Amino acid sequence: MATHVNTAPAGRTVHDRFLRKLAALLAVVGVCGPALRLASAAGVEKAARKPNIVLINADDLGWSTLGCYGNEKIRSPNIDRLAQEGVRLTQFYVTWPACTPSRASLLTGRYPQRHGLYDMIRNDMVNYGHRYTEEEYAVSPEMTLGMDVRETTIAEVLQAAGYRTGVVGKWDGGRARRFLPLQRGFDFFYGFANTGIDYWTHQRYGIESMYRGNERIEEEGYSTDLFGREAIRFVRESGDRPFFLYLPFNAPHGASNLEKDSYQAPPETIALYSDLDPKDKVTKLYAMVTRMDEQIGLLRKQLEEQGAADRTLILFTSDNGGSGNVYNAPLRGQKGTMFEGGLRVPCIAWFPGKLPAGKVNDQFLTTLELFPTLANLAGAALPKDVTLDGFDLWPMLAAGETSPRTKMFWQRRGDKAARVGTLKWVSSAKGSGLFDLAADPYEKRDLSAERPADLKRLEAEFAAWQKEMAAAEPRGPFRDY
Ligand SMILES: [Ca+2]
Repeated sequence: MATHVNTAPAGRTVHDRFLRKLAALLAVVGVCGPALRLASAAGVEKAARKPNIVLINADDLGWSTLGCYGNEKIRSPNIDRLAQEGVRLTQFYVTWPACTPSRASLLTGRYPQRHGLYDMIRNDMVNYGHRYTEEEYAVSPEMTLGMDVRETTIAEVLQAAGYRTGVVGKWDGGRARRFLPLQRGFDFFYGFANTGIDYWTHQRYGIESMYRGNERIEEEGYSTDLFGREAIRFVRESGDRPFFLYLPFNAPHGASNLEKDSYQAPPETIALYSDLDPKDKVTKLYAMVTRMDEQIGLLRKQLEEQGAADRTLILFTSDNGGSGNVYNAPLRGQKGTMFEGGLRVPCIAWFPGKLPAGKVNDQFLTTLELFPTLANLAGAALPKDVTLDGFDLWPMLAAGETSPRTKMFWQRRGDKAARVGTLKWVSSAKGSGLFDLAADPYEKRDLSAERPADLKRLEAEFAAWQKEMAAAEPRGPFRDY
């Protein structure tokens, strides 16, 4: 009998059915042979062991920031190594150009307009330097709103399939107790629930923000290191049980404090960049990424030491583009915009023996695909009566099949965008136009005047999508349901 589960989704269902039948047969045989039953049951358990899943989500990590995406100045050896030994995607998109809605799509497999979190859970007054009192903070949207409790998270699906589930880092799904991870399908939570903290104090504009489980805690340390430590703890404590670790680092997002310079990295990591200006914020951001990269290296080491590396999928991505075009160039735009720099992010999939090594995959794919992919990989049933907006992308990664995705739509307040095939339409306060990404990946040449029929077609596609979203069951917290 094979000692590894065939994780290709097409083969897995049949394989699982075979194992169940075999287990049933062995149980009958075992009535007259206890020793045989014990030995065989152990064999079945080993063969049926489900793959572990580690989903790492960096924060505001732009398209061109990592070494494996062409940046020659940054040090990201551990992430680069995952790419060298796995699949690196080049046309992978998020659903929204900033944190909260994008992250909720990762967890639900649904467009923001469908899951209801289609804007940030925060009060923008902090952007104007307003310092909240504890009383004001307690009633601000950040404290009281969250992802609709009727949504089904991927953690709930995996938990029901026997997985131990943990989230370490930036939850960003609501801070009230009913929205916290332990109430949303996770067995383990260490991190913060709002959308950003100070890396050293773990406060958000002066308010303590770190949690363990449902309780707020205070402790010393650089948050990226703490998240690495807790990720390793979760993996170690999972032992032989299959686990799902969602690891949303807050790096390299700027710190949420009232300091002028919000890029916080440990001095010894900044010192690694001896050829760059240590005071430059780009240098500091690189150091923040390097520190995260080091923690990813330590996590990998832990997986290897406990013999779990060959049955673990590591997915690495980012929730939106970098905060400044320098982190996304040559793509146009940045975080918050509808151009590629806001929406197209790095994505690496690593699973030695199950996924090819050193592949670059140019397929049109999105974070909406991750929910069904992870559920299938775990042999978990998809939730009934839930409309998912993506599909299982495993055949694209494992066998290089053509992505069935031909369309994707985005809306952020008044800004709109659609990609249909290689055509991209943008209508936004920061620029508009029709672009052919195949010939013009950097969205420099507006074809609106030359190709009016295509413009009209994409506008109509967007309008149809918008209509579908408006007709979906209303979800909170922004719509009145
Ligand atoms: Ca972000």
